[in-house]
Amino acid sequence: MDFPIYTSLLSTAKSKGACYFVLIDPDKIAAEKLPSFVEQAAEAGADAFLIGGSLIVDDSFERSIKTIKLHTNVPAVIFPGGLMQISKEADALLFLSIISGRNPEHLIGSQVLAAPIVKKIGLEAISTAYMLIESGKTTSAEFMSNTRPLPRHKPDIAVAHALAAEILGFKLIYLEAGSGAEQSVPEEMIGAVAKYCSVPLIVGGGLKTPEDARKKVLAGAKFIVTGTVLEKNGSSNLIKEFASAIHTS
Ligand code: 1GP
Repeated sequence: MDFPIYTSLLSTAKSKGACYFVLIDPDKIAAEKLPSFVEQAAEAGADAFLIGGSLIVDDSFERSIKTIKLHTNVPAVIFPGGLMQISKEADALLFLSIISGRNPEHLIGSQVLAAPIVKKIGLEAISTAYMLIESGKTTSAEFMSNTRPLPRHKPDIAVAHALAAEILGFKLIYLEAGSGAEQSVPEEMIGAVAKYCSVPLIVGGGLKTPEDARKKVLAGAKFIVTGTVLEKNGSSNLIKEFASAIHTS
């Protein structure tokens, strides 16, 4: 099986130091604003769009992917909040398993239901070990997945989970504080996981400034995700600032 999007994102991360992923939750952006937002984000340095949400309450999911594809050449990658979020319109899908939790539905149940669909539509599925990290208040991801996050000041526990993910053959590890998190994933944890585990790391949740994002890259993240901060202020300047903080080389 080929993984063209995964391969190209890894090579972008290698040449730029790290990649910038802009998260689009179709529930949080008005349909009429999406075309200009994605054009502006692509121009300002986004390396991929992630599309998804813990709770999408209308039918805007597939329409949003089509809009992104129509208006930019930047890869559109599904970051599914649930089984309904699969579409052949996307370039790839993060095939997530919530390995920080002990909820069988999110470890393997949903994946078994999704796999035949993904195979049938020929979507590139990038196996991703998703680890929720304690971040202050209960996040939507924590509540909706009915899982307990990993303790934020126990990097050794995160490392053990990451090593299990590596041995199991996951292609990416996502260290997630949760959308709108009060506190982002600690650099100490990112550094420990990056030191002991060779699987490329995505870090997201609660990143409020370009400086925050850069610290995560310097700690060892290869992919940085922002969502909420751009929902509040999606200006081209701020996206550029994030992109240049993340693109360290
Ligand atoms: C959530 O990591 C992403 O899954 C992004 O989080 O919305 O807090 O940027 P924010």
